Amino acid sequence: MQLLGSHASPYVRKVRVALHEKGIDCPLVLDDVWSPDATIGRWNPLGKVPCLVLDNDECVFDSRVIVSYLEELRPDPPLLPRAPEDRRRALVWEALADGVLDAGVLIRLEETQRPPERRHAPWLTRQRGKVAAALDHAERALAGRIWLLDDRPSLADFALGCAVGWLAFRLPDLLTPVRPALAAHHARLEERPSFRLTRPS
Ligand SMILES: N[C@@H](CCC(=O)N[C@@H](CS)C(=O)NCC(=O)O)C(=O)O
Repeated sequence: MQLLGSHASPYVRKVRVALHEKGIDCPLVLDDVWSPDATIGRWNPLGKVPCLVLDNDECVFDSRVIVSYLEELRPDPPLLPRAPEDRRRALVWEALADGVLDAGVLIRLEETQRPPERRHAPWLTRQRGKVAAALDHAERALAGRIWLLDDRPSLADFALGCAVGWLAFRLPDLLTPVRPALAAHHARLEERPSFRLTRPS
């Protein structure tokens, strides 16, 4: 089994964090999806990473499907709470974190791929609003708490951490004003080997 991806992609990072937290050894094979030489199209018709290539050459994408597969493959240590209601809550947090990234990627593409005169300001404002609202929501949820759902970190925390880490890397202005509970949560995650070893670059 091998993971196609990059060091910069936050969706790839989420999968790498999950692999690390579960102690699954899986090499990262670098593929630059924006390069004409990218090989990803052979594996994922959507041309997106992460893509997990299994030993029988079957492919698993996208990041949520991969993480869910890893949870089935190696249930311990769990990334998701066992109780159905908490499990559902964790998956909603993952969707929120991925949604922050989806909006962030749209902002970044608009800002890096379009000349300034062709950028659509209302669109950028709309996407920035989503990011800010989601981060405010996380800040409220984390007030007075260590982790989002339990007394140990779950996929909810890891997904949120990958989103915040990517914003710090690519769009740091979106993290101001500082949200203290979210910042402390992120600092706690960054102490974990799974986060330390997967910092975006
Ligand atoms: N929903 C997907 C998003 C994956 C994604 O957008 N990956 C980016 C890298 S950060 C990509 O491969 N983009 C290439 C493209 O859109 O053509 C997931 O969670 O895996």
